[in-house]
Amino acid sequence: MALVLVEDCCAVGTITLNHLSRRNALGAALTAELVAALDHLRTRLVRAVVLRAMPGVKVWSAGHDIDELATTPRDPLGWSEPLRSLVRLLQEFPAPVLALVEGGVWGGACEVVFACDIINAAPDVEFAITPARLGVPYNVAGLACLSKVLPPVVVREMMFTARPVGVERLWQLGAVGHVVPADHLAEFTFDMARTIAANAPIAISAMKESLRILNDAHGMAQTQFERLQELRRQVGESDDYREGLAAFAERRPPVFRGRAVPGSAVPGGR
Ligand code: YXS
Repeated sequence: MALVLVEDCCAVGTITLNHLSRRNALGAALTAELVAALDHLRTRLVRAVVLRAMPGVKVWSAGHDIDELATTPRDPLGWSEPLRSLVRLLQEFPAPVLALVEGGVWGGACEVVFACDIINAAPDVEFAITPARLGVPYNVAGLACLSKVLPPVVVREMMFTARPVGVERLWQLGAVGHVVPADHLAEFTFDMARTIAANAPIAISAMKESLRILNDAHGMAQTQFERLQELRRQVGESDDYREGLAAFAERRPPVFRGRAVPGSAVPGGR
């Protein structure tokens, strides 16, 4: 069974997440099919892409496949991880990608949605970023991606509480373009996609890439980069990370003891 459906018509591509039994968790297999779908649509010279789940879902995507998070000291969200590659591909795709969102968006799937150029969502949509609930060392690019679309105080609240935030609040903050009744959402989104497809594709592609480069343009001292990497290494090697994964697998609430590696400088580490 295809985990992802892909089609195109009149220069508009549609990619549909189709792994309902696993709540469209972004495992390596599903992510690979998403990448293949984008590569296919690139060859079809589409001028806009709509990224959606099946109509009427309660969960757009459950985020990274927790069962595939590394249990070794390897970085669970490093540069070459499939989800990281997918986010970059969405940001670098030559045509605008429009996220059509129904249902809950969890964890790394929030970043996938926010990596899209335009976000249209149904009123019941909630976004929950949950590394704190799993003890996951969220990656720097992911934090930067979220910090570009949300005010720092909201990013911190979402990261620290791991609680879902309703789409109306994110719309008021400008992180979501439109909140549209579910029965009109697809028509609204595809109408927007067709409008984009009727405009000048080379100009749009250049503007998309220019905006990405401008948004990414900020310097960082090497020592700052190394500090960021060290912080993530310490989280990834902590007992909390292993406890978060074990709790999910055992379907029980996690018990985080804040026990970092010996000699670490992680606040609260005992
Ligand atoms: O028990 P079976 O085999 O039927 O499988 C169940 C779930 O185990 C599975 N599933 C997942 N498997 C791997 N990774 C996931 N993220 C995941 N989510 C779900 O799908 C089957 C149906 O799930 P179930 O029965 O719980 O469905 P539900 O409708 O009652 O609840 C839907 C959710 C999404 C509320 C619930 O499945 C859930 O809370 N899932 C975990 C959401 C989450 O914490 N995602 C963050 C993943 S980690 C991540 O994205 C980043 C690394 S980070 O943490 O940094 O953001």
